[in-house]
Amino acid sequence: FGPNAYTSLPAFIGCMQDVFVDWQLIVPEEWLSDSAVNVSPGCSHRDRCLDVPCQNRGQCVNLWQSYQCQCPRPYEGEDCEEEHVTARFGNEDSHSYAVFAVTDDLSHNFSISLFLRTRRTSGLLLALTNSGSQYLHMLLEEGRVTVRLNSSESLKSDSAIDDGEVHFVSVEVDGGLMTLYVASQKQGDVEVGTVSIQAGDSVYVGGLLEESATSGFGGFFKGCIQDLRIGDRRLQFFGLDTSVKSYPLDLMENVTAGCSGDNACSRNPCQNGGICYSNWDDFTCACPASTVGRRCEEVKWCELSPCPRDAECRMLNQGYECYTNATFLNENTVMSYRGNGFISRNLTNISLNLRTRKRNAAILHAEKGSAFITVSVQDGLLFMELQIRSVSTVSLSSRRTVSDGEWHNVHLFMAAPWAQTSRWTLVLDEEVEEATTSRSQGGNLDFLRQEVDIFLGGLAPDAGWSLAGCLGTVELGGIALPYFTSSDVNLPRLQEETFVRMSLHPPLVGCSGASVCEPNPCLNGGECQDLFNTYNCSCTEGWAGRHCNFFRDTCASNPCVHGNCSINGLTYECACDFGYAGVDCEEEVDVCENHLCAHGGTCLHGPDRYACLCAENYTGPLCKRPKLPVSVCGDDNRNYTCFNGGNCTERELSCDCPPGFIGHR
Ligand SMILES: *[C@@H]1O[C@H](CO)[C@@H](O)[C@H](O)[C@H]1NC(C)=O
Ligand SMILES: *[C@@H]1O[C@H](CO)[C@@H](O)[C@H](O)[C@H]1NC(C)=O
Ligand SMILES: *[C@@H]1O[C@H](CO)[C@@H](O)[C@H](O)[C@H]1NC(C)=O
Ligand SMILES: *[C@@H]1O[C@H](CO)[C@@H](O)[C@H](O)[C@H]1NC(C)=O
Ligand SMILES: *[C@@H]1O[C@H](CO)[C@@H](O)[C@H](O)[C@H]1NC(C)=O
Ligand SMILES: *[C@@H]1O[C@H](CO)[C@@H](O)[C@H](O)[C@H]1NC(C)=O
Ligand SMILES: *[C@@H]1O[C@H](CO)[C@@H](O)[C@H](O)[C@H]1NC(C)=O
Ligand SMILES: *[C@@H]1O[C@H](CO)[C@@H](O)[C@H](O)[C@H]1NC(C)=O
Ligand SMILES: *[C@@H]1O[C@H](CO)[C@@H](O)[C@H](O)[C@H]1NC(C)=O
Ligand SMILES: *[C@@H]1O[C@H](CO)[C@@H](O)[C@H](O)[C@H]1NC(C)=O
Ligand SMILES: CC(=O)N[C@H]1CO[C@H](CO)[C@@H](O)[C@@H]1O
Repeated sequence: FGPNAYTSLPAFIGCMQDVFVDWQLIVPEEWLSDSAVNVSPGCSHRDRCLDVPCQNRGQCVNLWQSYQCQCPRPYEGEDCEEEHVTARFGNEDSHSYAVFAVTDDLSHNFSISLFLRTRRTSGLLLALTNSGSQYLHMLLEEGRVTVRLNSSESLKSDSAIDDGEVHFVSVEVDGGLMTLYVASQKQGDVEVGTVSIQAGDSVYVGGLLEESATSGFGGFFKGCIQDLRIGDRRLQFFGLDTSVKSYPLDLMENVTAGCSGDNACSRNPCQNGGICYSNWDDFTCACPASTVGRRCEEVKWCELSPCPRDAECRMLNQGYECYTNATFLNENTVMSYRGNGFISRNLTNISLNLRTRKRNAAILHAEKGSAFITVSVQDGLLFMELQIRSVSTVSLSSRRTVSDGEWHNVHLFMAAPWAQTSRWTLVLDEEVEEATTSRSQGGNLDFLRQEVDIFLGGLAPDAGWSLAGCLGTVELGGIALPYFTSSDVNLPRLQEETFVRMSLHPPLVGCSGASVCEPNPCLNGGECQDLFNTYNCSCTEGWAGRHCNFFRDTCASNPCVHGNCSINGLTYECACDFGYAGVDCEEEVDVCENHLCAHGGTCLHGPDRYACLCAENYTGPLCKRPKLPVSVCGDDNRNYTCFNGGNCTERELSCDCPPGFIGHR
């Protein structure tokens, strides 16, 4: 074809043979003449794609004499060898943005697409503006990509993409429908009116010029953007390639090439000696033993053994506390406490564990002006008396005794802890059904928060009525009255609200009265129970008495009715008289009922046993033996008899005995 005709059509690539025009063969002869351009004889063809020329997963298309690479984004170039340079926004939290100028009209149908990587949940990705307004925004909200058109129609991705991975995001406006994709997954669509991007509009990427304007869209973007396109126009931040259609960059601030993350470890965010590892705009802490949390901020205090030996460490909201039991003997062991001045909670309950044999003693006491609280044992019962505003006195007492030397759990609390005043309730040993409730109402114990001495184990030193017994760690409103001071523990106590031990003498840690079980007073394998200054022996069976020193005579009550009794271990055994049976020989039995007389022998009742009357030809006590024949020899005058099968010898008048028998006959 002539060079001017059909110039809009691409030229033919391939082979032709036997082309006739008006029955005249014109190919190949004519075309191979001088007028032919780029035509050669034969039909040689080598598939250039076999050389795998396309890099970066580019698809090769065989063009007969040449090839073409279809490059996956973000790659471009003849052999897909060029990658769009990634733009880093918000490095080290700087404010960054770039502005591109739109140089042609893209009416009605267009798309905006980019690769995105971030760990931020919010920020402005892109804004399209014309002289009058910002008409399209792409932003991050709660980690999800959101597109808003004229602040009216909007689309949001289903899932968050703020995971630090690279995501491909695109918005397509086509035929009045706006659709959002993440990777190739459709996230939703919305009908929109006419949108037209026109020459002269601007594209803001990463933020607007003003911080105040940007903050309305979640602030400046932090992360990376690569291969941003509007339609097929590239918006290139770096390495401007003029061979592809692109919009020019007008302005760029604080945008850097590449996508290296912040050094999140530079301000070591890990606490308590955790080791920081940087992880693209993020960090992880390798926490030392006994600490947990993203920043190793939670210390497992108790694993660091901060408490003295024999004390139990318990974790609190802040820090830990050491719990133990303590022994109170007399007025010298009374302990005193004060609040540290930072107690702000309402003190509405008291918890304690108690063990005593004293029937009258003070356990806890404090007073301020006319207000006082006393928890005590009175006549063996647990008793509480509380007066707050000299108006009414709350008193409460347990139904059961607590002075039995056993441990008892006591819980006293306001029935309505949120109220100014309410009844108080006492629960002993967690038996809620047996709880007692005060008749009158009382307030809370907030007067104990500070500047009041709280005594444990007595009314006050030298005031009498002291406790002899043990107390576990007492809690007021959930705050311990600790037996240990800060110098007794290995690590600082971090809790804000504390009671501080004021008394200088150390507590008697543990619960020990006199060592009543050492040496063991219980005899014959009995086990000694320490009941605080007294004991109880649990005897092994058969033994009785305070010290297990009496043997229980099991035959003393003559249990065998018709028989003789004998002690057998822990019980007795009866040897029954003839004619009786049963454990206690109480059953009369017919001795002939199950007799053993054999061969039809008859059972005869005797006084102390039965006898067998044997049938003919049988003998023995049980008629088991057959009677053997008798032989006689001699004459009427002189004869001899042999029994049991013995043979009589005529001559000597004697017997030849069969085996098993001896004797003359
Ligand atoms: C670039 O970032 C720095 C640090 O955040 C900031 O002080 C500066 O104002 C930013 N430049 C512009 C033009 O916003
Ligand atoms: C936009 O796309 C739709 C559907 O793909 C098509 O019907 C319409 O003609 C296009 N509009 C323009 C202006 O190209
Ligand atoms: C957005 O607003 C501009 C100006 O307010 C208007 O010209 C345009 O038609 C609107 N576009 C849409 C899609 O509503
Ligand atoms: C206190 O005594 C009780 C009862 O013997 C015991 O269960 C508890 O473990 C003791 N507490 C401490 C901290 O030793
Ligand atoms: C503390 O008690 C007072 C009444 O004595 C009440 O008004 C207040 O709400 C309570 N505070 C808390 C935290 O329960
Ligand atoms: C005691 O009071 C404190 C503070 O009001 C509360 O946190 C705790 O749960 C109460 N304890 C019990 C056992 O009711
Ligand atoms: C003493 O031990 C006996 C059993 O040996 C028991 O029945 C009794 O209840 C115990 N007494 C106390 C106070 O534990
Ligand atoms: C019972 O004891 C008496 C006297 O020791 C004895 O003679 C008798 O045989 C015994 N009875 C039995 C059944 O063992
Ligand atoms: C055995 O001798 C006595 C007299 O000595 C006699 O009366 C008896 O009949 C004799 N018996 C036999 C079986 O001969
Ligand atoms: C007695 O004599 C009989 C017959 O001769 C014989 O079978 C038997 O063995 C003898 N018995 C003895 C004990 O010699
Ligand atoms: C009842 C019975 O069997 N009697 C026999 C005892 O033995 C003699 C001699 O062997 C027999 O003649 C009986 O018949």
